[in-house]
Amino acid sequence: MPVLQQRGGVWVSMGEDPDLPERQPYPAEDPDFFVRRVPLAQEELDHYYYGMANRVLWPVSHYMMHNIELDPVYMEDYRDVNRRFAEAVVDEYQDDDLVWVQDYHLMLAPQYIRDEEPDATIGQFWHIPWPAMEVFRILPWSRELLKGMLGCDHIGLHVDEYVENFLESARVLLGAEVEGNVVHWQGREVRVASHPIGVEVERFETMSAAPDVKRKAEEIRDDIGTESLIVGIDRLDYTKGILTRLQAFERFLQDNPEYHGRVALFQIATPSRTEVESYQQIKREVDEAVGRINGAFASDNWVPVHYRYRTYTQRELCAFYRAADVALITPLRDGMNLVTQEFVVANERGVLLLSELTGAAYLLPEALHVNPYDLPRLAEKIKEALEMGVDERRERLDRLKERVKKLDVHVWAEGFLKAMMATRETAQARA
Ligand code: GDG
Repeated sequence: MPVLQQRGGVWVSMGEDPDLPERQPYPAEDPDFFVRRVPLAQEELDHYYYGMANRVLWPVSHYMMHNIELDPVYMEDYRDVNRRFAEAVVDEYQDDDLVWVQDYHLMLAPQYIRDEEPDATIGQFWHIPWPAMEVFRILPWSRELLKGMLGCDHIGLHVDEYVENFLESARVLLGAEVEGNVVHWQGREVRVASHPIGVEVERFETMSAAPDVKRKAEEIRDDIGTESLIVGIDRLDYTKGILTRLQAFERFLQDNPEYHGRVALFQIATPSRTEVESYQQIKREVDEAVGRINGAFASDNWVPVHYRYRTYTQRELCAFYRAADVALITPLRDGMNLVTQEFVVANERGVLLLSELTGAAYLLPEALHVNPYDLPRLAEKIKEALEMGVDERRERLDRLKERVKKLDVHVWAEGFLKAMMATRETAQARA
Protein backbone atom coordinates (compact mmCIF):
# COMPACT_ATOMS: atom_id res chain seq x y z
CA MET A 1 0.00 0.00 0.00
CA PRO A 2 2.63 2.63 0.95
CA VAL A 3 4.64 1.83 -2.19
CA LEU A 4 1.63 2.27 -4.47
CA GLN A 5 0.65 5.43 -2.62
CA GLN A 6 4.10 6.86 -3.25
CA ARG A 7 4.66 5.72 -6.84
CA GLY A 8 1.21 5.17 -8.31
CA GLY A 9 0.42 2.14 -10.47
CA VAL A 10 -2.12 -0.62 -10.60
CA TRP A 11 -2.72 -3.21 -7.88
CA VAL A 12 -4.01 -6.37 -9.54
CA SER A 13 -5.78 -8.23 -6.78
CA MET A 14 -8.05 -11.17 -6.08
CA GLY A 15 -11.72 -10.13 -6.14
CA GLU A 16 -13.86 -12.10 -3.72
CA ASP A 17 -16.88 -9.79 -3.84
CA PRO A 18 -18.61 -10.00 -7.26
CA ASP A 19 -20.40 -6.69 -6.65
CA LEU A 20 -17.23 -4.62 -6.62
CA PRO A 21 -16.17 -2.99 -9.91
CA GLU A 22 -13.40 -4.58 -11.98
CA ARG A 23 -11.30 -1.41 -11.98
CA GLN A 24 -11.41 1.36 -9.42
CA PRO A 25 -9.35 4.40 -8.43
CA TYR A 26 -8.11 4.30 -4.84
CA PRO A 27 -8.90 6.22 -2.70
CA ALA A 28 -11.97 7.24 -4.69
CA GLU A 29 -11.79 11.03 -3.97
CA ASP A 30 -8.10 11.68 -4.58
CA PRO A 31 -6.65 8.52 -6.10
CA ASP A 32 -3.02 7.47 -5.73
CA PHE A 33 -3.35 4.26 -7.72
CA PHE A 34 -5.85 1.86 -9.30
CA VAL A 35 -7.16 -1.45 -8.10
CA ARG A 36 -7.85 -4.02 -10.78
CA ARG A 37 -9.75 -7.06 -9.57
CA VAL A 38 -9.63 -10.60 -10.88
CA PRO A 39 -13.04 -11.92 -9.79
CA LEU A 40 -13.09 -15.48 -8.49
CA ALA A 41 -16.09 -17.81 -8.23
CA GLN A 42 -16.52 -19.71 -4.95
CA GLU A 43 -15.28 -22.96 -6.49
CA GLU A 44 -12.15 -21.26 -7.84
CA LEU A 45 -11.54 -19.75 -4.44
CA ASP A 46 -11.88 -23.22 -2.88
CA HIS A 47 -9.51 -24.90 -5.34
CA TYR A 48 -7.01 -22.16 -6.11
CA TYR A 49 -6.75 -20.32 -2.79
CA TYR A 50 -7.85 -22.74 -0.04
CA GLY A 51 -6.69 -25.72 -2.12
CA MET A 52 -3.45 -25.20 -4.05
CA ALA A 53 -2.17 -22.19 -2.12
CA ASN A 54 -3.15 -23.17 1.42
CA ARG A 55 -3.41 -26.97 1.36
CA VAL A 56 -0.40 -27.61 -0.88
CA LEU A 57 2.13 -24.78 -1.25
CA TRP A 58 1.82 -23.42 2.29
CA PRO A 59 2.38 -26.75 4.11
CA VAL A 60 5.15 -27.97 1.77
CA SER A 61 7.06 -24.70 2.12
CA HIS A 62 6.83 -24.99 5.92
CA TYR A 63 7.88 -28.68 5.98
CA MET A 64 4.42 -29.72 7.24
CA MET A 65 4.16 -32.78 5.03
CA HIS A 66 1.26 -34.33 6.95
CA ASN A 67 -0.93 -31.32 6.08
CA ILE A 68 -0.44 -31.53 2.30
CA GLU A 69 -3.52 -32.52 0.29
CA LEU A 70 -2.56 -33.19 -3.31
CA ASP A 71 -5.64 -32.90 -5.50
CA PRO A 72 -5.08 -32.39 -9.25
CA VAL A 73 -8.21 -30.21 -9.39
CA TYR A 74 -6.42 -27.67 -7.18
CA MET A 75 -3.60 -27.41 -9.72
CA GLU A 76 -6.03 -27.08 -12.65
CA ASP A 77 -7.70 -24.06 -11.08
CA TYR A 78 -4.33 -22.69 -9.95
CA ARG A 79 -3.26 -22.64 -13.62
CA ASP A 80 -6.52 -21.00 -14.70
CA VAL A 81 -6.45 -18.33 -12.02
CA ASN A 82 -2.75 -17.58 -12.59
CA ARG A 83 -3.57 -17.20 -16.28
CA ARG A 84 -6.34 -14.75 -15.50
CA PHE A 85 -4.06 -12.71 -13.26
CA ALA A 86 -1.52 -12.68 -16.09
CA GLU A 87 -4.20 -11.55 -18.58
CA ALA A 88 -5.22 -8.70 -16.28
CA VAL A 89 -1.57 -7.63 -15.92
CA VAL A 90 -1.02 -7.77 -19.69
CA ASP A 91 -4.19 -5.73 -20.19
CA GLU A 92 -2.93 -3.04 -17.80
CA TYR A 93 0.70 -3.19 -18.92
CA GLN A 94 2.37 -0.15 -20.48
CA ASP A 95 5.93 0.00 -21.83
CA ASP A 96 8.56 0.32 -19.11
CA ASP A 97 6.21 -0.72 -16.30
CA LEU A 98 7.70 -2.85 -13.55
CA VAL A 99 5.61 -5.93 -12.78
CA TRP A 100 6.01 -6.98 -9.15
CA VAL A 101 4.34 -10.30 -8.33
CA GLN A 102 3.74 -11.17 -4.67
CA ASP A 103 4.00 -14.57 -3.09
CA TYR A 104 3.21 -18.23 -3.54
CA HIS A 105 -0.28 -17.71 -4.95
CA LEU A 106 1.16 -16.67 -8.31
CA MET A 107 4.01 -19.00 -9.22
CA LEU A 108 2.87 -19.50 -12.81
CA ALA A 109 1.84 -15.93 -13.61
CA PRO A 110 5.38 -14.62 -14.37
CA GLN A 111 5.89 -16.98 -17.33
CA TYR A 112 2.33 -16.41 -18.58
CA ILE A 113 3.03 -12.67 -18.57
CA ARG A 114 6.41 -13.18 -20.23
CA ASP A 115 4.75 -15.18 -23.05
CA GLU A 116 2.71 -12.08 -23.97
CA GLU A 117 5.19 -9.35 -23.03
CA PRO A 118 8.68 -10.78 -23.67
CA ASP A 119 10.42 -7.51 -22.81
CA ALA A 120 8.60 -6.79 -19.55
CA THR A 121 10.63 -6.44 -16.34
CA ILE A 122 9.10 -8.95 -13.93
CA GLY A 123 10.01 -9.60 -10.31
CA GLN A 124 8.51 -11.82 -7.64
CA PHE A 125 8.84 -11.73 -3.88
CA TRP A 126 8.27 -14.97 -1.98
CA HIS A 127 7.04 -14.29 1.57
CA ILE A 128 7.39 -17.77 3.08
CA PRO A 129 10.37 -20.14 3.40
CA TRP A 130 11.66 -21.86 0.26
CA PRO A 131 12.09 -25.44 1.43
CA ALA A 132 15.03 -27.75 0.77
CA MET A 133 15.04 -29.04 -2.81
CA GLU A 134 14.35 -32.60 -1.59
CA VAL A 135 11.16 -31.36 0.06
CA PHE A 136 10.01 -29.10 -2.77
CA ARG A 137 10.35 -31.97 -5.24
CA ILE A 138 7.60 -33.87 -3.41
CA LEU A 139 5.13 -31.76 -5.39
CA PRO A 140 4.06 -33.53 -8.56
CA TRP A 141 4.10 -30.12 -10.27
CA SER A 142 7.42 -28.90 -8.84
CA ARG A 143 9.05 -28.44 -12.26
CA GLU A 144 6.10 -26.67 -13.85
CA LEU A 145 5.87 -24.30 -10.86
CA LEU A 146 9.58 -23.51 -10.98
CA LYS A 147 9.43 -22.82 -14.71
CA GLY A 148 6.56 -20.42 -14.06
CA MET A 149 8.64 -18.41 -11.60
CA LEU A 150 11.63 -18.39 -13.92
CA GLY A 151 9.57 -16.14 -16.19
CA CYS A 152 10.83 -13.45 -13.79
CA ASP A 153 13.98 -11.35 -14.13
CA HIS A 154 14.39 -11.06 -10.38
CA ILE A 155 13.22 -13.32 -7.54
CA GLY A 156 13.42 -12.23 -3.91
CA LEU A 157 13.30 -14.31 -0.73
CA HIS A 158 13.82 -13.26 2.88
CA VAL A 159 17.22 -14.80 3.65
CA ASP A 160 20.22 -16.41 1.93
CA GLU A 161 19.28 -19.89 3.15
CA TYR A 162 16.03 -19.76 1.15
CA VAL A 163 17.89 -18.35 -1.86
CA GLU A 164 20.26 -21.33 -1.76
CA ASN A 165 17.31 -23.74 -1.58
CA PHE A 166 15.67 -22.07 -4.57
CA LEU A 167 18.87 -22.15 -6.64
CA GLU A 168 19.38 -25.80 -5.83
CA SER A 169 15.78 -26.56 -6.86
CA ALA A 170 16.35 -24.88 -10.24
CA ARG A 171 19.70 -26.63 -10.72
CA VAL A 172 18.61 -30.14 -9.77
CA LEU A 173 14.97 -30.28 -10.82
CA LEU A 174 15.26 -28.33 -14.08
CA GLY A 175 18.92 -28.94 -14.89
CA ALA A 176 19.33 -25.16 -15.17
CA GLU A 177 22.81 -23.66 -15.16
CA VAL A 178 23.32 -21.71 -11.95
CA GLU A 179 26.18 -19.24 -11.67
CA GLY A 180 26.46 -17.42 -8.35
CA ASN A 181 22.95 -16.15 -7.72
CA VAL A 182 21.95 -16.19 -11.40
CA VAL A 183 19.91 -18.90 -13.09
CA HIS A 184 20.51 -19.11 -16.83
CA TRP A 185 17.16 -20.04 -18.25
CA GLN A 186 15.91 -20.09 -21.84
CA GLY A 187 18.46 -17.52 -22.98
CA ARG A 188 17.67 -15.15 -20.10
CA GLU A 189 19.24 -14.47 -16.73
CA VAL A 190 17.12 -14.72 -13.60
CA ARG A 191 18.64 -13.17 -10.49
CA VAL A 192 17.72 -14.63 -7.10
CA ALA A 193 18.55 -12.60 -4.00
CA SER A 194 17.64 -12.10 -0.35
CA HIS A 195 15.49 -9.07 0.45
CA PRO A 196 14.52 -9.40 4.12
CA ILE A 197 11.22 -7.64 4.74
CA GLY A 198 10.73 -5.19 7.61
CA VAL A 199 7.89 -3.32 9.31
CA GLU A 200 6.87 0.35 9.14
CA VAL A 201 9.28 1.31 11.91
CA GLU A 202 8.25 4.94 12.28
CA ARG A 203 4.58 4.06 12.45
CA PHE A 204 5.11 1.54 15.26
CA GLU A 205 7.47 3.89 17.13
CA THR A 206 4.95 6.71 17.05
CA MET A 207 2.06 4.43 17.94
CA SER A 208 3.87 2.87 20.86
CA ALA A 209 4.77 6.28 22.32
CA ALA A 210 1.19 7.63 22.04
CA PRO A 211 -0.53 8.32 25.39
CA ASP A 212 -3.57 6.10 24.65
CA VAL A 213 -1.33 3.12 23.83
CA LYS A 214 0.82 3.66 26.92
CA ARG A 215 -2.33 3.85 29.04
CA LYS A 216 -3.75 0.70 27.45
CA ALA A 217 -0.48 -1.16 28.13
CA GLU A 218 -0.69 -0.23 31.81
CA GLU A 219 -4.32 -1.33 31.94
CA ILE A 220 -3.36 -4.71 30.46
CA ARG A 221 -0.72 -5.22 33.13
CA ASP A 222 -3.04 -4.09 35.92
CA ASP A 223 -5.84 -6.37 34.74
CA ILE A 224 -3.62 -9.41 34.59
CA GLY A 225 -1.98 -8.49 37.83
CA THR A 226 1.10 -10.74 37.72
CA GLU A 227 4.71 -9.63 38.27
CA SER A 228 5.65 -10.77 34.76
CA LEU A 229 3.73 -10.96 31.52
CA ILE A 230 4.59 -13.16 28.53
CA VAL A 231 2.87 -12.33 25.24
CA GLY A 232 2.28 -14.38 22.08
CA ILE A 233 0.56 -12.95 18.98
CA ASP A 234 -0.07 -15.02 15.86
CA ARG A 235 -2.53 -15.91 13.17
CA LEU A 236 -3.95 -19.21 14.36
CA ASP A 237 -1.83 -21.34 12.05
CA TYR A 238 -0.21 -24.73 12.65
CA THR A 239 3.14 -23.30 11.55
CA LYS A 240 3.25 -20.73 14.35
CA GLY A 241 4.02 -23.22 17.11
CA ILE A 242 1.24 -22.05 19.45
CA LEU A 243 0.58 -25.55 20.75
CA THR A 244 4.22 -26.34 21.53
CA ARG A 245 4.51 -22.91 23.16
CA LEU A 246 1.62 -23.77 25.47
CA GLN A 247 3.12 -27.17 26.21
CA ALA A 248 6.45 -25.56 27.05
CA PHE A 249 4.74 -23.05 29.34
CA GLU A 250 2.90 -25.93 31.01
CA ARG A 251 6.19 -27.69 31.57
CA PHE A 252 7.74 -24.51 32.91
CA LEU A 253 4.90 -24.25 35.46
CA GLN A 254 5.34 -27.91 36.42
CA ASP A 255 9.09 -27.47 36.92
CA ASN A 256 8.93 -24.10 38.67
CA PRO A 257 6.18 -23.94 41.30
CA GLU A 258 7.76 -20.77 42.73
CA TYR A 259 6.42 -18.95 39.64
CA HIS A 260 2.79 -19.91 40.27
CA GLY A 261 0.77 -16.74 40.70
CA ARG A 262 3.67 -14.58 39.49
CA VAL A 263 3.61 -14.98 35.71
CA ALA A 264 0.94 -15.15 33.01
CA LEU A 265 0.96 -15.92 29.29
CA PHE A 266 -1.37 -13.79 27.14
CA GLN A 267 -1.87 -15.54 23.80
CA ILE A 268 -3.70 -13.77 20.98
CA ALA A 269 -4.63 -16.06 18.08
CA THR A 270 -6.19 -14.32 15.11
CA PRO A 271 -8.70 -16.46 13.15
CA SER A 272 -7.23 -17.52 9.81
CA ARG A 273 -8.15 -19.88 6.90
CA THR A 274 -10.98 -21.27 9.01
CA GLU A 275 -12.38 -23.29 6.04
CA VAL A 276 -9.32 -25.57 6.07
CA GLU A 277 -9.60 -28.70 8.25
CA SER A 278 -6.01 -28.56 9.52
CA TYR A 279 -6.74 -25.06 10.87
CA GLN A 280 -9.90 -26.28 12.60
CA GLN A 281 -7.86 -29.05 14.14
CA ILE A 282 -5.11 -26.82 15.50
CA LYS A 283 -7.83 -24.58 16.99
CA ARG A 284 -9.31 -27.56 18.85
CA GLU A 285 -5.86 -28.59 20.11
CA VAL A 286 -5.03 -25.08 21.31
CA ASP A 287 -8.44 -24.72 23.03
CA GLU A 288 -7.84 -28.02 24.78
CA ALA A 289 -4.31 -27.14 25.91
CA VAL A 290 -5.44 -23.78 27.34
CA GLY A 291 -8.25 -25.51 29.24
CA ARG A 292 -5.91 -28.19 30.55
CA ILE A 293 -3.27 -25.73 31.79
CA ASN A 294 -5.74 -23.38 33.44
CA GLY A 295 -7.66 -26.32 34.89
CA ALA A 296 -4.50 -27.70 36.43
CA PHE A 297 -2.80 -24.54 37.70
CA ALA A 298 -5.26 -21.62 38.09
CA SER A 299 -6.12 -20.42 41.57
CA ASP A 300 -8.77 -18.02 42.89
CA ASN A 301 -6.67 -15.00 42.02
CA TRP A 302 -4.45 -16.25 39.20
CA VAL A 303 -5.08 -17.34 35.60
CA PRO A 304 -1.87 -18.66 34.02
CA VAL A 305 -3.02 -18.52 30.34
CA HIS A 306 -5.17 -15.71 28.94
CA TYR A 307 -6.29 -16.79 25.51
CA ARG A 308 -8.13 -14.68 22.90
CA TYR A 309 -9.32 -16.07 19.57
CA ARG A 310 -10.14 -12.80 17.81
CA THR A 311 -8.63 -9.90 15.88
CA TYR A 312 -7.41 -6.67 17.46
CA THR A 313 -6.64 -3.25 16.00
CA GLN A 314 -2.98 -2.50 15.38
CA ARG A 315 -3.04 0.03 18.26
CA GLU A 316 -4.30 -2.65 20.64
CA LEU A 317 -1.61 -5.07 19.48
CA CYS A 318 0.94 -2.33 20.04
CA ALA A 319 -0.25 -1.98 23.64
CA PHE A 320 0.33 -5.73 24.15
CA TYR A 321 3.83 -5.44 22.69
CA ARG A 322 4.52 -2.59 25.13
CA ALA A 323 3.06 -4.43 28.10
CA ALA A 324 5.14 -7.59 27.59
CA ASP A 325 8.18 -8.60 29.65
CA VAL A 326 8.79 -11.47 27.26
CA ALA A 327 7.63 -12.01 23.66
CA LEU A 328 7.32 -15.74 23.07
CA ILE A 329 7.63 -16.31 19.32
CA THR A 330 8.03 -19.99 18.56
CA PRO A 331 7.03 -20.87 14.97
CA LEU A 332 7.88 -24.35 13.71
CA ARG A 333 8.79 -22.50 10.47
CA ASP A 334 8.24 -18.93 9.39
CA GLY A 335 9.49 -17.03 6.34
CA MET A 336 10.33 -13.95 8.41
CA ASN A 337 7.84 -13.22 11.26
CA LEU A 338 6.86 -9.58 11.47
CA VAL A 339 5.38 -9.85 14.97
CA THR A 340 8.99 -10.18 16.15
CA GLN A 341 9.99 -6.90 14.57
CA GLU A 342 6.85 -5.09 15.74
CA PHE A 343 7.60 -6.18 19.32
CA VAL A 344 11.19 -4.98 19.07
CA VAL A 345 10.09 -1.53 17.88
CA ALA A 346 7.20 -1.10 20.32
CA ASN A 347 8.68 -2.57 23.51
CA GLU A 348 11.08 -0.80 25.87
CA ARG A 349 12.43 -3.34 28.33
CA GLY A 350 11.45 -6.86 27.35
CA VAL A 351 13.14 -10.05 26.20
CA LEU A 352 12.63 -11.60 22.77
CA LEU A 353 12.46 -15.40 22.87
CA LEU A 354 12.58 -16.45 19.23
CA SER A 355 12.41 -19.72 17.32
CA GLU A 356 15.56 -20.40 15.34
CA LEU A 357 13.34 -21.77 12.56
CA THR A 358 12.22 -18.28 11.48
CA GLY A 359 13.77 -15.96 8.91
CA ALA A 360 13.91 -13.33 11.66
CA ALA A 361 16.30 -15.47 13.71
CA TYR A 362 18.96 -15.25 10.97
CA LEU A 363 18.81 -11.46 11.22
CA LEU A 364 18.40 -10.97 14.97
CA PRO A 365 21.27 -12.69 16.79
CA GLU A 366 20.62 -10.81 20.06
CA ALA A 367 17.29 -12.57 20.59
CA LEU A 368 17.25 -15.65 22.83
CA HIS A 369 17.11 -18.36 20.20
CA VAL A 370 15.37 -21.64 20.78
CA ASN A 371 14.44 -24.78 18.85
CA PRO A 372 10.63 -24.89 19.23
CA TYR A 373 10.60 -28.69 18.93
CA ASP A 374 12.82 -29.00 22.01
CA LEU A 375 10.18 -28.62 24.73
CA PRO A 376 12.39 -29.10 27.82
CA ARG A 377 14.86 -26.51 26.52
CA LEU A 378 12.04 -24.13 25.60
CA ALA A 379 10.68 -24.41 29.15
CA GLU A 380 14.16 -23.58 30.50
CA LYS A 381 14.50 -20.63 28.14
CA ILE A 382 11.22 -19.18 29.42
CA LYS A 383 12.77 -19.14 32.89
CA GLU A 384 16.01 -17.66 31.54
CA ALA A 385 14.06 -14.90 29.79
CA LEU A 386 12.06 -14.06 32.92
CA GLU A 387 15.22 -13.91 35.02
CA MET A 388 17.42 -11.94 32.63
CA GLY A 389 18.96 -8.90 34.35
CA VAL A 390 17.93 -5.37 33.45
CA ASP A 391 21.29 -4.45 31.86
CA GLU A 392 21.39 -7.47 29.60
CA ARG A 393 17.77 -6.91 28.53
CA ARG A 394 18.50 -3.28 27.71
CA GLU A 395 21.66 -4.10 25.81
CA ARG A 396 20.05 -6.84 23.72
CA LEU A 397 16.93 -4.81 22.97
CA ASP A 398 18.97 -1.77 21.90
CA ARG A 399 20.96 -3.88 19.44
CA LEU A 400 17.76 -5.49 18.16
CA LYS A 401 16.16 -2.07 17.65
CA GLU A 402 19.14 -0.97 15.54
CA ARG A 403 18.80 -4.05 13.37
CA VAL A 404 15.03 -3.80 12.93
CA LYS A 405 15.33 -0.12 11.95
CA LYS A 406 17.58 -1.12 9.08
CA LEU A 407 15.01 -3.69 7.89
CA ASP A 408 12.25 -1.08 7.48
CA VAL A 409 9.56 -2.07 4.97
CA HIS A 410 10.25 1.03 2.86
CA VAL A 411 13.91 0.00 2.58
CA TRP A 412 12.75 -3.46 1.52
CA ALA A 413 10.41 -2.12 -1.19
CA GLU A 414 12.96 0.38 -2.50
CA GLY A 415 15.65 -2.31 -2.55
CA PHE A 416 13.49 -4.71 -4.51
CA LEU A 417 12.35 -2.11 -7.04
CA LYS A 418 15.94 -0.90 -7.49
CA ALA A 419 17.07 -4.46 -8.19
CA MET A 420 14.34 -4.78 -10.82
CA MET A 421 15.32 -1.48 -12.43
CA ALA A 422 18.98 -2.52 -12.52
CA THR A 423 17.93 -5.68 -14.37
CA ARG A 424 16.02 -3.61 -16.90
CA GLU A 425 18.98 -1.28 -17.48
CA THR A 426 21.30 -4.24 -18.04
CA ALA A 427 18.86 -5.76 -20.52
CA GLN A 428 18.45 -2.43 -22.36
CA ALA A 429 22.23 -1.91 -22.53
CA ARG A 430 22.59 -5.33 -24.12
CA ALA A 431 19.84 -4.84 -26.69
C1 GDG B 1 3.71 -14.02 5.95
C2 GDG B 1 4.83 -15.02 6.30
C3 GDG B 1 6.35 -13.08 6.72
C4 GDG B 1 -1.84 -10.47 13.52
N1 GDG B 1 -2.98 -10.48 14.22
C5 GDG B 1 -3.55 -9.28 14.02
C6 GDG B 1 -2.73 -8.53 13.16
N2 GDG B 1 -1.68 -9.29 12.88
C7 GDG B 1 -0.56 -8.85 12.04
C8 GDG B 1 0.74 -8.77 12.81
C9 GDG B 1 1.76 -8.85 11.68
C10 GDG B 1 1.04 -9.74 10.65
O1 GDG B 1 -0.34 -9.76 11.00
C11 GDG B 1 1.54 -11.17 10.71
O2 GDG B 1 2.77 -11.20 10.05
P1 GDG B 1 3.80 -12.38 10.25
O3 GDG B 1 5.02 -12.01 9.52
O4 GDG B 1 4.03 -12.58 11.71
O5 GDG B 1 3.10 -13.69 9.68
P2 GDG B 1 2.23 -14.13 8.35
O6 GDG B 1 0.86 -13.58 8.40
O7 GDG B 1 2.30 -15.61 8.34
O8 GDG B 1 3.00 -13.49 7.09
C12 GDG B 1 5.79 -14.39 7.29
C13 GDG B 1 5.24 -12.18 6.21
O9 GDG B 1 4.35 -12.88 5.32
C14 GDG B 1 5.79 -10.97 5.46
O10 GDG B 1 6.60 -11.34 4.40
O11 GDG B 1 7.03 -12.41 7.76
O12 GDG B 1 6.86 -15.28 7.56
O13 GDG B 1 4.28 -16.23 6.80
O14 GDG B 1 1.98 -7.61 11.09
O15 GDG B 1 0.79 -7.57 13.52
N3 GDG B 1 -2.99 -7.26 12.79
C15 GDG B 1 -4.14 -6.68 13.28
N4 GDG B 1 -5.00 -7.37 14.11
C16 GDG B 1 -4.74 -8.64 14.50
O16 GDG B 1 -5.52 -9.23 15.27
N5 GDG B 1 -4.43 -5.41 12.95
